Amino acid sequence: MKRLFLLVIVICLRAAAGPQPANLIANIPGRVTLSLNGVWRIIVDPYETGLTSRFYEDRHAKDKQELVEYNFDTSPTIAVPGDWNTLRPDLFFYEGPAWYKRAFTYRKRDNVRTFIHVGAANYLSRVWLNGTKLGEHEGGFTPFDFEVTGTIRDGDNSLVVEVNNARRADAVPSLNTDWWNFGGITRNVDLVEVPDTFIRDYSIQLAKGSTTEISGWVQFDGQHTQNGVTIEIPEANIVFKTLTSPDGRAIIDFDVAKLACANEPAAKCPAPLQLWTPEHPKLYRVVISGQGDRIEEEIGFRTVEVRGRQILLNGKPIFLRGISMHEEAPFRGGRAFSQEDEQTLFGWTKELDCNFARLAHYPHNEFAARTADRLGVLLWEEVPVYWANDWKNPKTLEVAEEQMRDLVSRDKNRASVILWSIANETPVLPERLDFLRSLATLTRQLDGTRLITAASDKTDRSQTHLGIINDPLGELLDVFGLNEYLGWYWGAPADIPLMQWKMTYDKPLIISEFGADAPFGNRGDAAARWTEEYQADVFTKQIEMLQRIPSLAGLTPWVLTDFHSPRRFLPGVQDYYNRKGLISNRGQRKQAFYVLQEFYRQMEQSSNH
Ligand code: GCB
Repeated sequence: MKRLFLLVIVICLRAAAGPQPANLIANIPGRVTLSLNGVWRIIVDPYETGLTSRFYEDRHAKDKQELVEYNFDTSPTIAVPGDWNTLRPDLFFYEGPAWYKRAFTYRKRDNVRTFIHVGAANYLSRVWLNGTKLGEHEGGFTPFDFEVTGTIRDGDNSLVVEVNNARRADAVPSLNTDWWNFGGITRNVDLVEVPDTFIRDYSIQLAKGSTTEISGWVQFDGQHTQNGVTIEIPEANIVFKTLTSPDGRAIIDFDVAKLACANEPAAKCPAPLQLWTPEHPKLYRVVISGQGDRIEEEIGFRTVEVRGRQILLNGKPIFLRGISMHEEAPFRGGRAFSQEDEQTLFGWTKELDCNFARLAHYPHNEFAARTADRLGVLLWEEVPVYWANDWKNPKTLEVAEEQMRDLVSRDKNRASVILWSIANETPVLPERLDFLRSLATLTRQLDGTRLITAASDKTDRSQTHLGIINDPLGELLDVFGLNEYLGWYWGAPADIPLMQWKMTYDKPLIISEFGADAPFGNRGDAAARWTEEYQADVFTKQIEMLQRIPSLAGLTPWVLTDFHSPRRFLPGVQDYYNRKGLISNRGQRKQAFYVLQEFYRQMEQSSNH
């Protein structure tokens, strides 16, 4: 009885403490890192022999007698980051485990702690260093790290990672998706060095609804954690000092206008913060220091909120001129992972005159949000709760929550990110609503400053040319996303101008998808499916019709570029590509690209007048 009582108290205390932040090291690009990218060894292991044969020991036969039936050193090589489906034509369809190994030398130094940080590996990873298991990570699109201060050797080291992209009904995403299940270590791998006591994480942004009050926290990790911390924003004349509590946490809360002018005569007082906008994506250099550690960041400051059916950026209504994007590399194909990839992808969104992008359907690499911060593109970020899921399975919910936690943790300081999306096209079931309610609640607790959305494809279409947007999912959201494919998956293009919409929620609406497939160069009659003309016609008619919806706050048509999909078979037309891109997989702009570009240019001009 006493034990039970104690247990209840512990659980209550935990609940009162709120959701735990992810335990990731923040801002890897701002740290001392040693890249482990490059040439790794790979053993493809379809029968899952590696675990029982202990591949993680990276053994070699001691003599001619000993039987060891694997050898990393003579196995094929593979590039990290990268996906095996693109890098190895024989693994194009492969789904299952593969073992990666990288040897490296390391010089240990006093008072330095070392972590291994993996940007992402799809889907399930198990990691060993020098034969010692560091841990496991589930989720193909979020970062993870392990401390290796005690395990890493001064000299030669062997890092072994088993990556398994086998699909599972209880995973997130589940068995069926309209994108390629690219496997492998798909993002950067780094050794990260930090001082004994270091800044593990921080959150610095404008307080909800305020354009002058900065709030957040800094979390130290280490032994002597009760001490001073300083936040500096030199360009804004800000120096804010505070103390950490014994658990190494400091609360940040100051008014920029007051602090910047505290020691200045009024005449010398600098202008207040220049707010981040898509037109002027101002980033400030922010320095966080204390306990012998120091981190520099580029951070933008803006507010976002909903007023009735409008989305407000810095207090002013904004129309989101967006596009949906997958994380597929321009030209070479496969997973995008680099700064250069993102520069190209976001370069195209700018060329379309977008101020917004939907990063579908999973967390993209961390350069995406950093690039969007610099170029002035607002973002919708999403976790891969997609189509059918194992709604009643608590483990599945946990995995979805973990991915949201890791995503929010990674991108919480990015001004570009305004929306967290909890799902895409999920079926109307009570158990789905329970699942998504938990996910929405957690997301709000993790980040009360941004908006929650999801994309639904469920509407009541029982009346001709009237669509009623009434998916109960809407109750959970700040902004409703509707995937609407009139003219492609239902109805004909001629129906589009006749269509009317009603929404039961008094909330902003984003049309998060519409589109049509057309391989680049397939020219012909606008009445014929698969032609560029048909696609352009759908875009022209959709744009015209959607503008009549009073609650329309933005668009993210489907999709920026053609992308690989295992469900698209038509030879000579699809060839395992979803062809709804406005740009082909080789970078060629289709007719519909120019239709959307023209509309967005006009919208921008009219919003400037
Ligand atoms: C959708 C899905 C998206 C698909 C797209 C299509 O509704 O959300 O993942 O790729 O339609 O092309 O069918």
